[in-house]
Amino acid sequence: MKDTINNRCTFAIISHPDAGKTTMTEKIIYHGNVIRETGMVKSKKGQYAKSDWMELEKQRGISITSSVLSFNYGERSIHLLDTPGHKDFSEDTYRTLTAVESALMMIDSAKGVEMQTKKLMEVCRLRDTPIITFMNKFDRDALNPYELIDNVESICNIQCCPMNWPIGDGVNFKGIYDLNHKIIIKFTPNKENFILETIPAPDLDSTDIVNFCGMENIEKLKEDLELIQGVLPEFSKTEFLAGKQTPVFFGSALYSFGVTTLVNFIADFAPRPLSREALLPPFDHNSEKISISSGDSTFSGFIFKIQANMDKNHRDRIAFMRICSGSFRKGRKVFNTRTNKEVKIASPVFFQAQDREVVEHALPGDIIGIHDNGKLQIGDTFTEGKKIKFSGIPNFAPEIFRTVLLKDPLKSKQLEKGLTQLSEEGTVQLFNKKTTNEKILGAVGVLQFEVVQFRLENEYGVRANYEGHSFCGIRWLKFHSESSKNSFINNYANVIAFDHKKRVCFGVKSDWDLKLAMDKNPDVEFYVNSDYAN
Ligand SMILES: Nc1nc2c(ncn2[C@@H]2O[C@H](COP(=O)(O)OP(=O)(O)OP(=O)(O)O)[C@@H](O)[C@H]2O)c(=O)[nH]1
Ligand SMILES: [Mg+2]
Repeated sequence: MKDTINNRCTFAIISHPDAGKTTMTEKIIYHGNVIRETGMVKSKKGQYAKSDWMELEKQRGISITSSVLSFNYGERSIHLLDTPGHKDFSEDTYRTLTAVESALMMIDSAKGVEMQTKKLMEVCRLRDTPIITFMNKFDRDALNPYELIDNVESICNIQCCPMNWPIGDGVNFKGIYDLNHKIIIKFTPNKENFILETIPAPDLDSTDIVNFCGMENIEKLKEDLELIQGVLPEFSKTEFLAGKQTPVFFGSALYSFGVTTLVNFIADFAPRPLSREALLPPFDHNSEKISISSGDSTFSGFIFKIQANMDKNHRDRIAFMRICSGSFRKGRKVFNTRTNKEVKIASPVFFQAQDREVVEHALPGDIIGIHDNGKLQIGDTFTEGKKIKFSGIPNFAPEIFRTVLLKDPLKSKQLEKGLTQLSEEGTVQLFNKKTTNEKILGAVGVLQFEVVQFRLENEYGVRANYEGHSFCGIRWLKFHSESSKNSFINNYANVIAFDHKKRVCFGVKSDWDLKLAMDKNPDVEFYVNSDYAN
């Protein structure tokens, strides 16, 4: 990675499932590796890192967890985070969004803005995250481009600025018209062709152009351009960086078409690392907030993701840290503001999916992987000694619960280990019921249970099943005395469960039961969230 903060660019790809995020990620990386100046991770004889590396992702063809891919492109050092679109995995996506400065929104052009894209955009809009839009899959039948633009403007509440315009769609897709340079870039259905043919198009009525595009397409293009030029604004860097205007590109990720233009735009305009909000002690909702500038000379960073078994043979666990200020050198000691302990980070790594390269020196905007033996947690903040905590990294309250049933009783140790490690990734939560010692998993999305079941077998060699559980919610409890704690636990023994940190939790069987318990015990505090946030 190059040695300045300003060239860092950290962005996420977001959208509803299946819009083409992973396809686009892999094309961007491939493109970056083919024409980069210097690369961090060497591409191995035509092989390039796969963003969906987890076994289940490969089998299902969907992304389950975010992955980080880092590469140099021209003057920029880019960290790209491919996120899962499915709502059951959205906790991971929401956390990833805290680690980036901008986002690329992918849209399936046959469908327009879908539900999950709308939700993710709402999160981005709250933070004014700059958004780049890519209307994907133009090699197939698509909605009218004007309709797509209108759809984004009305649903996502952001002004669109088309940077190019499609000519036809599906079998009739001819290419895109570059509005700035007044050229037509020809579409060829070749999946790895980044060297594209262009036709200068100062005059759309010229014979060459009409012959190539067809009269009907040209008439439509002229009509569209007239409409756009009258209604839609010119690109403004200021408006884009303020999150008010989104540049819109058209193309086909599958056919690598429109990728070069997009990556060049990202390299030219995507924001550099910005300042971030942090809390001062005691790190709760009343805490004073301060801003940490990316230009601050002292080091700070936070963990936004933990991933177990990225390399199954080594059973390693990686914590992903976003560096926010200062600089970081391999082997240095940093201070964990949650545990008040210094930790030596011996061999941090940069990622290209599961491929790694040892980091010698990292700067704000960089995302590095740290080997973790179970001591780190999502949300942990690291500094040179200053007590702060970066805010906004969400923690989710589980809503659905399952009892875990072990198929092979001899494997209870492996089960315990697997459940503990997988729950530390923060997508499912593990509880032990007091009276029966049952292992209960809680999650926000039901697909998470399937992922855990698959990974238990694949990564820990444990076959497990589930049974529905009567809890429909969980509350973390705070007591003001040991005696109040003991009497509460006795009185509600059959709904008491302990979380992975052995904190006392109340299993909710109905809203009515919860209300009754709260009314009867006004001295006990009930929290929806494990960080006692509300
Ligand atoms: N025809 C066509 N198919 C595409 C294009 N881009 C992606 N696809 C296909 O769409 C399907 C989904 O693509 P992915 O890249 O896995 O989608 P995703 O957004 O990463 O999906 P999730 O990670 O599950 O949210 C795959 O079958 C791709 O081959 C495109 O430009 N044209
Ligand atoms: Mg994907």
